Amino acid sequence: MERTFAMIKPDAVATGKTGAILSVIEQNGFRVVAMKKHTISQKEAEGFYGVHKERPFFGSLVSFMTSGPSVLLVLEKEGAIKAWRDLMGATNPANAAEGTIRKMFAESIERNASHGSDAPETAAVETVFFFSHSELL
Ligand code: 3AN
Repeated sequence: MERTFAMIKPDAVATGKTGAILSVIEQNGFRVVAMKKHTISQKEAEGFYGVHKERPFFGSLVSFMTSGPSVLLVLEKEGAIKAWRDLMGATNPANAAEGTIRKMFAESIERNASHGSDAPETAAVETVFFFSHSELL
């Protein structure tokens, strides 16, 4: 079994889509290992998205990600990292396939409803960024 780190981002939480997205997650065979609603701080957002700090959209991304609560998740399934990225769909919802979370729930490339780790190394780092050992048992 593999685990991945996922987020329901502030746009989707603010517009009342948390339950619908969790339902899609469970219907697709993921087990919710850990979950919490949390408003990401400026420091957390800058650290979490540190790889993007030179990108032109960095400031806007940080302000969006700190604009309200997100739902933080650890999901488990065989091949969870790729399976969750496939279920989210393309970063830009305009390019996302039918049936994907971003196609169904995202507003724009920035306000794109969800996040998922892109590799085992990032899943490990992102998970411990937000969850303590005892929350992952
Ligand atoms: P993904 O979330 O699909 O892995 P990344 O890692 O390239 O995509 O980007 C991280 C986040 O940065 C995206 N989820 C999105 O919110 C934001 N982002 C990416 N590209 C752009 C862009 N061109 N303009 C604005 N925001 C962007």
